[in-house]
Amino acid sequence: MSSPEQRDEVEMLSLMLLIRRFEERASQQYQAQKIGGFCHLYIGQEAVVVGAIAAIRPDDYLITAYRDHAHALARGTSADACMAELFGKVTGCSRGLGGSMHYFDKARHMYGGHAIVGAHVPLAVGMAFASKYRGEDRVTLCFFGDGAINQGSFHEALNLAALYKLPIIFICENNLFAMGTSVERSTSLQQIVHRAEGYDIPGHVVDGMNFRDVRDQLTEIVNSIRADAHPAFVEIRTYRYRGHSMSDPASYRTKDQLEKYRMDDPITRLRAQLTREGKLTNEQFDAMDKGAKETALASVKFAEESEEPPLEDLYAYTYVSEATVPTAAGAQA
Ligand SMILES: Cc1ncc(C[n+]2csc(CCOP(=O)(O)OP(=O)(O)O)c2C)c(N)n1
Repeated sequence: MSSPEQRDEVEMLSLMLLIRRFEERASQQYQAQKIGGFCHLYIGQEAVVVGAIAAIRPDDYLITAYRDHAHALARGTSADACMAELFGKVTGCSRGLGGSMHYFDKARHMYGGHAIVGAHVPLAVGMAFASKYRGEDRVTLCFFGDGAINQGSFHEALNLAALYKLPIIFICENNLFAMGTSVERSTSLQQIVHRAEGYDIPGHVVDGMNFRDVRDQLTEIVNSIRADAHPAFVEIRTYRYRGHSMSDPASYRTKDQLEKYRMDDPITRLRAQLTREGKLTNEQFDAMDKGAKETALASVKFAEESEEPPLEDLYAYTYVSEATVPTAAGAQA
């Protein structure tokens, strides 16, 4: 069942459209060499993070790996700040110093954007520990790919989360591939959800192409965690339409496989559900799509017109500086 404060489905569809149009525009700008470094697109996976966002509160914590544009946009970081970050501009969500893989928005509790596979999973456990220690009822959502589940850090993190009964949901976005390596070739377990059993953590399988399934299952899990803190593991089955990164032609998979998932597109599906139920007209959908395209285009203009970070910031923000360490008095305040 869904929670009473459930976010409006049309609004969520609009968010999925924004994410898709933003990334299509980013892809174009990358090809035009306006964006440097790595760039991993989320196209096809939109229902995962949007479904998850629909199940949580704004003050819950969220952390993810490097395929992170959608997670920031879903959290409410502006398209302008996201595009400017790709362009390496000072107006970006990480001041232009992080790039595609290191989005960050502390005000919206989006704690990255992490490039090292599996490395952020223990950080997520630390975040969940902190909220439990402080007596808060926040839930931490930790997103990662199927490639992360064979990392040592992942196993250490799950063990501690179970031992300390931490309020965290481990969300495996199983898009079937880690770079060009399929799950069958990398992982002894074919049902990833069974990984959770080894740590006595409840596991769930979710259809990542279906916004409603993601939202409803996660809502139930979030409610259970808020009532009595515990970890949960969710394997969300999804698919990325594009290659691993912009430089990957994805020749390791068949056209038939890609086509099968495109036919089950999460945006088309939610649109059809809402239309069938009389909650959305074609005109409303077209207007939303037009708005998403305009926002994405405007974000390119914003990024182009923004300044580069100042040279003196080259080494800033890597370590906590003395100026930003809270004093004992400040810490108590
Ligand atoms: C520790 C580590 N090893 C290797 C890499 C190189 N690498 C970058 S992405 C990636 C694949 C990860 O795939 P997955 O976790 O399934 O996420 P997806 O790309 O599907 O979102 C690898 C091996 C890395 N970043 N970090």
